[in-house]
Amino acid sequence: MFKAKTNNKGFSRRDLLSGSAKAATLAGLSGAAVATGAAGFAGGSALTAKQAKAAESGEAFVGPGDLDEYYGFWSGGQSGEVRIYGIPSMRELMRIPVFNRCSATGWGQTNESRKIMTDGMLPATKEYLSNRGGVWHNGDTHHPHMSFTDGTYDGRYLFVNDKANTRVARIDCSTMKCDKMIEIPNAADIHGLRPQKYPRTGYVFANGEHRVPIPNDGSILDEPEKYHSIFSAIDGDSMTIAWQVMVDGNLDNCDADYQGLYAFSTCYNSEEGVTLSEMTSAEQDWVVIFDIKRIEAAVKNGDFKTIAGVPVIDGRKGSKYTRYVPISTSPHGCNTAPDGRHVMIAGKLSPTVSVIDVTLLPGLFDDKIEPRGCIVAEPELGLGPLHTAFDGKGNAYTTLFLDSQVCKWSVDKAIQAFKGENVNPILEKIDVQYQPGHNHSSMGETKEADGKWLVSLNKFSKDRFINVGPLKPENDQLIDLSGDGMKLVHDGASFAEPHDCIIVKASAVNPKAVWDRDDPTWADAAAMAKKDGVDLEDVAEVIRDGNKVRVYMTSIAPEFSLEKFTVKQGDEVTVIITNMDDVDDLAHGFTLGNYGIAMEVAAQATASVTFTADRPGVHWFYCQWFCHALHMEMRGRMLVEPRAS
Ligand code: CUK
Ligand code: CUA
Repeated sequence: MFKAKTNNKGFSRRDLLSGSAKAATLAGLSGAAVATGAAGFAGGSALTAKQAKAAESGEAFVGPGDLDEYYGFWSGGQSGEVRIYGIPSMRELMRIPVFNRCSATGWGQTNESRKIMTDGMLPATKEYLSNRGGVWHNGDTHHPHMSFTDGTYDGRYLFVNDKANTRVARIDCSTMKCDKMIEIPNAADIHGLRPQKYPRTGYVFANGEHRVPIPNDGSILDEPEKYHSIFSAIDGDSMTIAWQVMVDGNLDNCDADYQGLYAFSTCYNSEEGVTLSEMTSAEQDWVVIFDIKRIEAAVKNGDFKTIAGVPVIDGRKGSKYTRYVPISTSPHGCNTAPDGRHVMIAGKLSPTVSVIDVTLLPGLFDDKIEPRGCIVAEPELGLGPLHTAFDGKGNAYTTLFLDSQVCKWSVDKAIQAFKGENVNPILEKIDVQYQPGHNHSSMGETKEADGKWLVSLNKFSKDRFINVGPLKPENDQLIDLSGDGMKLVHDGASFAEPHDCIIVKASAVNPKAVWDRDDPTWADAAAMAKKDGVDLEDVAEVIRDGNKVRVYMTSIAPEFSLEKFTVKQGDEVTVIITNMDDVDDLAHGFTLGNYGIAMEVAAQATASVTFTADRPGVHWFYCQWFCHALHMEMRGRMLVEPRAS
């Protein structure tokens, strides 16, 4: 029996609502009634007239109690987080704090999250932050991407970049929490990020966007020829740097092929300028193509310099490890088509998208063809092409930032036109509101692209929502690709500038309902408990160790196992809580009044937080996650005895 709790495997709400909607309507909406019942919700089994109309027209309607067919993973932009959406409902389901500090969950404050945030930090950054709270409090996420196996999503991990503080983080999709975060050495400001598609991830490719002197020690300013940008291959399993390549120009976006042989990065600023006028003076920039096998051989043979403990290969112009393919002008988006053969490079300041054929790349690297000989199409689509999505049926969808449109075009026809045939590759344009950056289609960056949905992430919402003041939300628009022509079905406000998203079929992702007790996240707390001789799962104890105090308790709705504890002013207090409820959706929290302390403790998790008890008096702690009829009563007291004067 299908339950709301499980994934909607083998059941397609949307099939019912689009393809067979008419039949369902004729049958007195019995099909829809079954769906509602199947989702485990009794009552309200018939659709309203409005819902039925939406159903009949194939619109994005997911009724109360119904589940989405896809997960959407959204970057949170300069909020520094990642968000989980349901598609096609466009409901925001969850937020995953990553590079930010989170008031609700204590991310950035709990010992467990701070360990994840600092383990992969470079020594100089640790030093810089040592008297600034120890962790960064901001991030700028652009590109969330899932790990791949054999050309499609495998549901293991999500990877995401932080442009603000040069980091890459990994989210474990079994818990939907960040489990690793690393700072990238030698590079400045990680922008483009894509996982290797084949044979598996494998590498996570990450572009250092801004050119900096290497080493960046303050001795060089006005010698731009000594500035470089760095392309990194991160081992997605260990989250360590496998190798880096030094290149010319500013790296922007990147993607990988479906063969495991090449990676691609768009570059703007071929001029290597440091001011805007210098950076945009040339007519052509380029895409850099990386030969992964040659680079791996170089790492093996020692053809690299070790900088900051990492092998750095010289991939500047003329290197055998890279090729520079001229592209007009300031190219931005870089998207590999699910046909496994074509890579779309969006021209940004040029109205064109350049199509690279990966089968021509061995010839390019053997210098048998000219650099631009690998380009097999270059359709002129409109103004400001930024990113391209795919439907798996040979069509591409490119956002036109300046035209505020999405352009649907045929890859085959574009290739024919490039050969001189008289065909128009443009199939359709749809207005979006307004100024789109990325777009993304369902499963569109995998070999399983299914051509059902397209999301256009628009930078401006202007008049699309009631006015919320000078700062307006972005507008994420859902477009139905399944019928004849693109059909705009939903406007969704979002904050703050999610640059990119992915749309993953729900069956590819299987998060746990409660934590496993042996999860490594709280390994340190478990080791400490062992040393203190206490059982995390059955404990109500205060252990003093000099001026360090460890307060162990469990939480079972609606009680903490400790109703009160006493410490002395100036003690360094660590509170360790294990949530022994093992019911789906039974989280507790720990908020310590007037101490600025709050953390989430989800079902079967252990969480801990350390602070200095520097304010004497009685301080209530309470559970901030509504958990029980007596949730308000789920609290206790910390007494801080004043320091003897
Ligand atoms: S970028 Cu923002 S619209 Cu960071 Cu992928 Cu193109
Ligand atoms: Cu426990 Cu609220």
